[in-house]
Amino acid sequence: SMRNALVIGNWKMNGETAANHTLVASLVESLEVSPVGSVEVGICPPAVYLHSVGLQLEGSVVSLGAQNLSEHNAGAYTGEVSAAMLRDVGCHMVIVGHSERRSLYHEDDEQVAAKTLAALRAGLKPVLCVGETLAQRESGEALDVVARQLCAAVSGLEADEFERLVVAYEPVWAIGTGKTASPEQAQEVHAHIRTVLVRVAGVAGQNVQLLYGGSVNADNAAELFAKPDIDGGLIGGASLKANDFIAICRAAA
Ligand code: G2H
Repeated sequence: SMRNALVIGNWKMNGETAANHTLVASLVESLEVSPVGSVEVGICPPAVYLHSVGLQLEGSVVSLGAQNLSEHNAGAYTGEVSAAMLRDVGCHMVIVGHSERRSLYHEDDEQVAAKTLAALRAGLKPVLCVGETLAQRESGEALDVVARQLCAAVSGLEADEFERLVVAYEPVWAIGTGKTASPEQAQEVHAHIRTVLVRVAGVAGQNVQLLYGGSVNADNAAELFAKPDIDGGLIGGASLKANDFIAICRAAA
């Protein structure tokens, strides 16, 4: 396809200075010694480590991303980080609407939409996360839930903004549980996401990179990435182990 593969590590709330340095050094060195061609690779450390990890990534093929951002531009929002600040410390992308943000921090579709817009308008690539719960899957609502989350976040976008959008399908029941969606289950939802994107954005919808997330590891990555609408992965636990994450990047090549 016209879409490059994309593999993003979501470190979640893990890491400390020395371990980050070792992990990033291994990743950068491996990709330098044996490049992955057109596969795009990114890592999303906790906000406090963005600056130091970003310095370490300079001159490498790995790009820097954040895990969250504020929907506001600036001002009295204690504890929050703006899109412009993320750009300022070298981020190219930002995860938006991860299910942990939605469930633990009560982010709703409206806030996720505002964050998506804030990211785009600051020049960041939003990695918009969508996904159904186990109960929603079991009651046959998975495709509708995902389409609703997606439309809520993208219906206000300008045509050219779809060029920088990334969507990650993360079924909530597969996150950190060791239970991966089968490649067929994931592809079914990805195909639906593709259809919705093309309906909303026309041809630009064909070029949006669609990532699968949820217990991707070095053993199951290749068969997921082989599916036509699975352009790569959003990797949690396995992104904290250099060898596993590198193997997943290679599985996307
Ligand atoms: C899903 C994923 C990364 P994990 O949240 O966003 O994490 O690979 O640990 O399931």
